[in-house]
Amino acid sequence: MSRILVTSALPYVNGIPHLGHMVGCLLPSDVYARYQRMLGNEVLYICGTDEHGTPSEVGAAKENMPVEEYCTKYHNRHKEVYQKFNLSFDYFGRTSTPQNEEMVNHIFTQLEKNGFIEEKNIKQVFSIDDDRFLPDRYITGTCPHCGYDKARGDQCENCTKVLEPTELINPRSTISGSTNLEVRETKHLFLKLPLLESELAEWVKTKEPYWPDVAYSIAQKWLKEGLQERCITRDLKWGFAVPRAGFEDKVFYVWFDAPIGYIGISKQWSDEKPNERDWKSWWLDAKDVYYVQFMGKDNVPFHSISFPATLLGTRENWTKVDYLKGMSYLTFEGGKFSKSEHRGIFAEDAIEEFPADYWRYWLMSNAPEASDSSFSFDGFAGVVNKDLNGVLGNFVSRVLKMTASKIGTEVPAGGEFQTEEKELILQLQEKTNNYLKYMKDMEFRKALNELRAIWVDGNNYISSTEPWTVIKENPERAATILRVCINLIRIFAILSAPIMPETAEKMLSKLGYSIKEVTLSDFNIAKEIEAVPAGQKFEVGDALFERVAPEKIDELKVRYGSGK
Ligand code: B3M
Ligand code: ZN
Repeated sequence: MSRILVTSALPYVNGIPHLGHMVGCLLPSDVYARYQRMLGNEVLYICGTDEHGTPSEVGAAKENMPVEEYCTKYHNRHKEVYQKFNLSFDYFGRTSTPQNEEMVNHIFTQLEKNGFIEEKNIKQVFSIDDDRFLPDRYITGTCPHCGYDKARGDQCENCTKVLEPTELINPRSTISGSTNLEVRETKHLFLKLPLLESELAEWVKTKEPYWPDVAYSIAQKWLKEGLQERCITRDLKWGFAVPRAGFEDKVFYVWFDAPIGYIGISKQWSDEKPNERDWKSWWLDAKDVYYVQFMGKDNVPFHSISFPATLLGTRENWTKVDYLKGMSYLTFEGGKFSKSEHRGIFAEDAIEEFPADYWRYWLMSNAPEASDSSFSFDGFAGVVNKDLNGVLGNFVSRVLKMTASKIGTEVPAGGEFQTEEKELILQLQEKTNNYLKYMKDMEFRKALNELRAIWVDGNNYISSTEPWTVIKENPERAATILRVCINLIRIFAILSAPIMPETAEKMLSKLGYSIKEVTLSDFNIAKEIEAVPAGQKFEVGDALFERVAPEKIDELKVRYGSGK
């Protein structure tokens, strides 16, 4: 058994998650964690809200509440909607906790002791009308590299280049829109990344065969451009205090404490049951841990460069990422999701419209892996109606109804397997091997293609063997076919479980099983296809899925601003 540490990028607490966030890191990490657990591995799956920084301050001011209260309110909203999507975190924590502060202080002190921290005076943008220094992401302007006119002062989301706010052309305050800005001098702390550059490059090199192209090439691009010192403090009130004289009115930069949050949240998890859980065994001198991180591609530089460098600089043996899965973007009908423009379907609304598994299945089969992908209601309905209803749902109800009406609600015995069954076993074994390999490699679209093909094989098998005709002449043969089909339901359920846990549970419970007692380890079709014994009771029960009607689609398009 291996120990697999899985983290999903920590969503900003003030952001309302939409389908793009769901598929950008949360859902793929959940599918992967479930898959690993079903293999029998020990998994620690961590996520939580990223709470510091100006967006929380600004959001709290808008809602006229203390920032702590504001963060708690939105943390709970995130937590609730992720539960509804069945995200199986071992712990969903927060970055603003005492546990995280303890980690941040420890790591900072180590960096300082090892000579990787430097104090410098820098020029920062001060907004006279807002009466405050503007953090980088609260300055908007034109990107000097690609000309994108809504580039933020910290990073251009169009070309992913990291920026200094003073590089922006035509800068303005994002808070008030004011262009009445001036540059003032203020003192800050810097992480001396150039001193860690060669060590980091060596470390990244060891990842080459493992990291997917997006992640590896982004890391390489950064290293090639040469690392700059990174400012790790900010002129803000909301954040962790900086333990150094003269920094009383500053806090740590949110991107300094957020990735450390993975560790802080693990400590929160551990603190809940200190006798059973040990965060340290996952994070410090943990030789047997394989660490997989999931994130949107704009987060890759922070996870492949700044965070590992931060950990290297402590001169302690922290667990660093082994495999970094960077996802591209999901667009909404070809455009951006926008809460303020009422464009796009957000997670809280999505889950009121359809069950979690419909979304989970659509999102994972259309995951933006090699390139961006686009959500459309027509595409979504097509997939639900065709793959889920037409292929999987139809197979399950057809098999169980037919057996119940022609033979009874106990699994029939039948006789020996014939060529058809032997061929089916070979086909399914090959596809299952591919499916499991793609899941292991986190190639989710390919994995879901295989899964769908496995369901299709089941349909083809029942169509070509025609048990409803055969039963008239040869009831024993028909019984064999139906017993195989019932076993296929169990096989399909187990294979689908990481992606559609609720549906898998429904399928299994029709046959008298539960997800908790099945495994993906040593998944051998020849064995699994005999698992449900003759005589076992089953229930026809309800249909697994409902078709999405065209009228419903029209209604959703209007409600969620399609094609505006
Ligand atoms: N909150 C950015 C984002 O949500 C940031 C990720 C932090 S991961 C440590 O896209
Ligand atoms: Zn740009």
